Amino acid sequence: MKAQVGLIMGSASDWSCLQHSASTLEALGIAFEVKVVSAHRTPDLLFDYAESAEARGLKLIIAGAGGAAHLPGMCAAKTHLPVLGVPVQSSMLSGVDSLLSIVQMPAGVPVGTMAIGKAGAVNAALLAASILGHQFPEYHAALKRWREEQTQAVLNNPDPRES
Ligand code: RP5
Repeated sequence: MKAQVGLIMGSASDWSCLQHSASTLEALGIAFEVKVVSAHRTPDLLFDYAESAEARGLKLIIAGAGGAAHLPGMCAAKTHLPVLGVPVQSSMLSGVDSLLSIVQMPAGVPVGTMAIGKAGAVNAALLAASILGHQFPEYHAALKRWREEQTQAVLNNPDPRES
């Protein structure tokens, strides 16, 4: 199936975080592609990727990066697709640097900024399903199922000593 979501990250070292976007997209049945694209180390590749994304059929981009995390913002500057930014937890500043680099975009170039780390990576995939659900009813149904299962899992395990 043709990729609908582009999952990009600034370094292969970001995969331990962004794999949670990948597994959630998989669980929702959303076709996606994965690529390391660095705003700083491969800027020309980033421009190329973002500029060609829409024509290649992508509907949304999830971009994760850590530290001076310019990838989501620069990606958003070069495409009109929705861009969801995932701040990767950095070793020096625990991801606060990543979060602030991604969230504080100037008016005119929006990036949907998620939480730091795994929660943000999972939620980026769920939000992608929610955004694309208007165009693809199967994603809307998959998201509904995912949320119902989550609710049921909590209701089924009320006593934390047993989990
Ligand atoms: C950022 O620098 C990447 O997104 C990564 O989180 C961080 C460190 O990259 P590596 O030095 O581990 O490749 O561009």
